[in-house]
Amino acid sequence: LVASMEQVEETYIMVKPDGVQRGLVGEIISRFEKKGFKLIGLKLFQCPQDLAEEHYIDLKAKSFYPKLIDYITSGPVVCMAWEGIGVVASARKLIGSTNPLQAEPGTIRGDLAVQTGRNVVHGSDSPENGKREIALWFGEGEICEWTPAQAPWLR
Ligand code: RTP
Repeated sequence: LVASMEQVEETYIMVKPDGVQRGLVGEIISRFEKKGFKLIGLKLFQCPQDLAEEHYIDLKAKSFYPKLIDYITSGPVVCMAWEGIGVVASARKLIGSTNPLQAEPGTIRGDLAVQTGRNVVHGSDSPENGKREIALWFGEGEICEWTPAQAPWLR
């Protein structure tokens, strides 16, 4: 009943350069897969400066902004689009607090990271931003709408 009141949404999840360098790509994808969300977009990508600036436009006035842009463009990222009921807020819960030292154990940041400036993963903070960010990071034809095969062995 609760689930039926929730909306099917899309969110943009990104393994940041530190997550790629540390070999955490599979682990991070796995958390969203196991939760039961549907992967609709996936690529390894070297982010150019202008895209990083556009993605973090809301943080432009922050003192850490230049360092943040350097970090995000420092090596390849893994871009993902995930679809599901309530996926935006749920993904943020799976990711954990921005500061990994405050993130709960069991969350991605709580289990795998230490520094705010190296917090391994990004997740959209609203359904509107989910749509905006997916459109920003993926080109036409890179999002794959698909229907999962029925799995009779699960019924
Ligand atoms: P995200 O969008 O990556 O999930 O992060 P968030 O909403 O939890 O945090 P936000 O405030 O939007 O910050 C975006 C990213 O900027 C870096 N950051 N560095 N004080 C700092 O040095 C600082 N604060 C934020 C982090 O990489 C954060 O995820």
